[in-house]
Amino acid sequence: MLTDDEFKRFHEDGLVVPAGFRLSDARIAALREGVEAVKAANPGVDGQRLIGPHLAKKVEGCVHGSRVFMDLAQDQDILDMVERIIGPDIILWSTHLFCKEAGTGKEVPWHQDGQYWPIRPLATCSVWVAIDDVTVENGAMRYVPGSHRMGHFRHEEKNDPDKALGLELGPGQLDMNLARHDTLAAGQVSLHDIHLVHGSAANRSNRRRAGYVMRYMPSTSHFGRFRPPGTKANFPGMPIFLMRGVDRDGRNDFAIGH
Ligand SMILES: O=C(O)CCC(=O)C(=O)O
Repeated sequence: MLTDDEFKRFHEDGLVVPAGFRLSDARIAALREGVEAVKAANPGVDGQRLIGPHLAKKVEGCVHGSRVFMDLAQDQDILDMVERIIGPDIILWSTHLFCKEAGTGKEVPWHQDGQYWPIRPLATCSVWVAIDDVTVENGAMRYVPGSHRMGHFRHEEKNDPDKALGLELGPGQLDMNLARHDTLAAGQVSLHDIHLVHGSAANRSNRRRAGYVMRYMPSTSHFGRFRPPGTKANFPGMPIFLMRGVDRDGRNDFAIGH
């Protein structure tokens, strides 16, 4: 599923769109129904903060989920691509539905994911699934190719109500003119590295942009269950799932939250 060239591109750019992968129309339809079900089951939750829609059981800080999102996280073709990137021992530690509604979906400020996560050593391959067609106009993810190889950038706590994340990259550290858009047709996916600088603009179009992100880490890392500064997520109580292989670190807890 991931060719040698795509594997190379992932390491060079920090993001790749596998050309040979596309979900069927039936699965896209099922995901769209899942989006509606999750929105209906979680009234009042911001559409871009639908955290953990793969969870069957209610967990503090996460939404009431829908089975379709766990089914996709278990998709063997997706796991094969993830395995190529992070190796054969794979933990699903989180998922996130970013439903950027037409006209109102907020900007996701520039950030590196690792700044928010209690994983040591920091390692995750995120798989971003386009549930709708994703264009520049409806707020495609944008990223700075190669930024994942430049170390940690300084982040500032802004908590801007017009933005979907509280922390963001401080100014003057990176030339944002180098950014590219991750435009995708519904059913396509992109894979991105934990250190990639990325974000997305507000959705000013009249078309929704829903994307579902599945976060996989290698079990050679430890899911530490602490809250890094600036985060409110329930990392201490979140259930994690061994999708393939064994727990190489040996300290990952697969009972909490289940
Ligand atoms: O979907 C977006 O706009 C942002 C996604 C993102 O920040 C992520 O997947 O890490």
